[in-house]
Amino acid sequence: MATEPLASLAGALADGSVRVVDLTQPLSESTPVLQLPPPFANTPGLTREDISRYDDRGPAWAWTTLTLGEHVGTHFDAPIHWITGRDGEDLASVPPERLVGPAVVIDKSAEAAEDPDYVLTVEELRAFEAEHGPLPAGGWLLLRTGWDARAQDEAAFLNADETGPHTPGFDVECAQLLANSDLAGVGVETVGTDAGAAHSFDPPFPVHHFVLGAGKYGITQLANLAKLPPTGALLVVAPLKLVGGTGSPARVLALVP
Ligand code: 23J
Ligand code: MN
Repeated sequence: MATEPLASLAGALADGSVRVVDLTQPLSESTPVLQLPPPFANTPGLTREDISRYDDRGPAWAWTTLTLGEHVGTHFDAPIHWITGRDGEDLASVPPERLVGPAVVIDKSAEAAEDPDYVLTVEELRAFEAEHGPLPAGGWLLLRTGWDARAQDEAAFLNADETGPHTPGFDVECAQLLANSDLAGVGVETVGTDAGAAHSFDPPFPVHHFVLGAGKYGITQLANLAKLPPTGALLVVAPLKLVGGTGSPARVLALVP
């Protein structure tokens, strides 16, 4: 057995030449949640209730009961989240190998600052590949938009007006290209993998439609993408192994040289 690669990784972690970057937003009662328009049902955010707190219900221990939707905060979308992926994997069926892989980061924060409805196009993705190489097989495309800076302010993060939410994402053709790629999945800084205006796209919510329909995954509400290089990071994504789960809050870590 070749132990050398992991020994050198352990050494690199110890001497700081490889760093662990936490791409996870803090999860709390104030974490922003998606707001769908009527007539659709919405997800609850996080609430908690003490079971005991070093008191007569449990003198030496504190613990709580969580109430939260599966799709709250930095979270993972499983294929069965969407009707196009309904015969695909639930969370418990996701092979662990699919949760560790290379990440590429495409930075469109300037474009999204200029236009909150900015969507990545196939042409822009091809330009990124021409510069940085093909999308990594079994890996992740992470879209940096600067939206993580808004993640503690629900109004700014959701950025909705009378015409609906305005947040960046991918256009329909780009969503199709990602679905047909060898990626494991797609990650974003916004509340969902689809753009805010994607309810009006054809098909609606094309990233969910095509990417989950192709058996791939989504991750949302990522932080710290600015700390990653365009290529070369290794992503570790850890959602719950929830039987029948459509999604789950996840810890998302990147190993960065
Ligand atoms: C349900 C309906 C639409 C969307 C979503 C969920 C999400 O963004 C999600 O968290 O998967 S856009
Ligand atoms: Mn989701």
